Amino acid sequence: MPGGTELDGKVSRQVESAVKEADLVLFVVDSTVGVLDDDQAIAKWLRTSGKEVLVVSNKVDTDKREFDKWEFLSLGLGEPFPVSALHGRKAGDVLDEILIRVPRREGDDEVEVVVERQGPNRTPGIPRVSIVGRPNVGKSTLFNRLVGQDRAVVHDMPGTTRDSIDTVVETPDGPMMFVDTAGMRRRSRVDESTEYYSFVRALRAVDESDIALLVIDATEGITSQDQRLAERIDASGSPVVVVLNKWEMLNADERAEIDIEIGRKLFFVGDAPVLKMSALTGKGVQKLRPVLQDSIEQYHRRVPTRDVNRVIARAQQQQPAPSGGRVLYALQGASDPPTFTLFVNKELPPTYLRYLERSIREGFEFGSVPIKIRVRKRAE
Ligand SMILES: Nc1nc2c(ncn2[C@@H]2O[C@H](COP(=O)(O)OP(=O)(O)OP(=O)(O)O)[C@@H](O)[C@H]2O)c(=O)[nH]1
Ligand SMILES: [Mg+2]
Repeated sequence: MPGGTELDGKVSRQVESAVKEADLVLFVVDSTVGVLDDDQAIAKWLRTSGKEVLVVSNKVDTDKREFDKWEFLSLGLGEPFPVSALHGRKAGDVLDEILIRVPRREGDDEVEVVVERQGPNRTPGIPRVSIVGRPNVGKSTLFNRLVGQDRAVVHDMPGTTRDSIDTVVETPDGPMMFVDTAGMRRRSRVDESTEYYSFVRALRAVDESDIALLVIDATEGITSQDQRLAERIDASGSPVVVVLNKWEMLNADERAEIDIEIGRKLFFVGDAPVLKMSALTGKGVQKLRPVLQDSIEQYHRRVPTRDVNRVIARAQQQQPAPSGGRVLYALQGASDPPTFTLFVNKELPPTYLRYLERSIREGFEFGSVPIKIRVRKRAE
């Protein structure tokens, strides 16, 4: 430990021995004063110690101060964790991170790591189902059906819904939040500013949702805008359920035609369920229930660490990572959505991570639920 006076010397020796015995070092810095010379000296010393270090930037009392943490990236010890020790702000997050980083020992297996995904507008533990699609396809009609009352305005005029509205519904499978969104059209056609903001909010609803119902007006077939929307939802990582609405309007030929179209035009959403229904009459809407139930169950699921490691080991045996990369240990750090942490000896290429993600998905039959993979590098 760098330092000058006698007291410094004593402190240093204590710190040195504490660090030597530690599995993880929390390096606390003061976000209100920024990086000091001493911080830099300590960081340099910590980097040579070979220990796992978590930089905790303290005194982050408000969201606004959150940016102050970035200055501490220059310490070369990874992304700092902002907290306010005084107010206990984000203390839980740091605890979660510690549990993930500290290696488990024999007999340690009962330690459960719970990291709850939280963000703006999120109610922890309640899955969000967003209803999205082009204008006038019947999103609000479906929303009203699902929540069991006429909460959203329905009108035969594109652009009726301007802002997202959400409602929590008690279902036999537990509480579920449904979000009705504004119809989305191609960006080039979005000229009015209110419409632009509706569009942005609808996209945000997708990003924050756990399942997206993509509603398509079957009487118009699958348009390029539907395709683009499907791509966008897919990119957000939300599992998609395709709803072919206004189905009661189609004759037999038209129905056969759209069945073919689906495979051709929406192939990239993979094996997303496709449901045909009439939100107006209610026919077929009940088919959503088991599909949603299934997604929700997967969403809450937690896989035992032993099993995760077995699946990862098998995947690595079948196809080892290139140039000596290896997953040393893996665990499911969080559910809602399932989040897996892989401890690796060196960086693994994205293609290999996707392979591992697929192995986990198939190994535990996660279906189309989004899985998050976090990677932590550590010495063997
Ligand atoms: N025939 C038929 N009409 C439907 C069906 N679902 C909705 N509609 C009608 O389609 C029109 C638009 O319905 P909305 O629910 O307002 O559509 P929306 O997708 O919310 O529209 P925006 O909010 O403008 O994006 C209304 O006239 C509905 O009655 C359906 O299953 N069959
Ligand atoms: Mg609407």
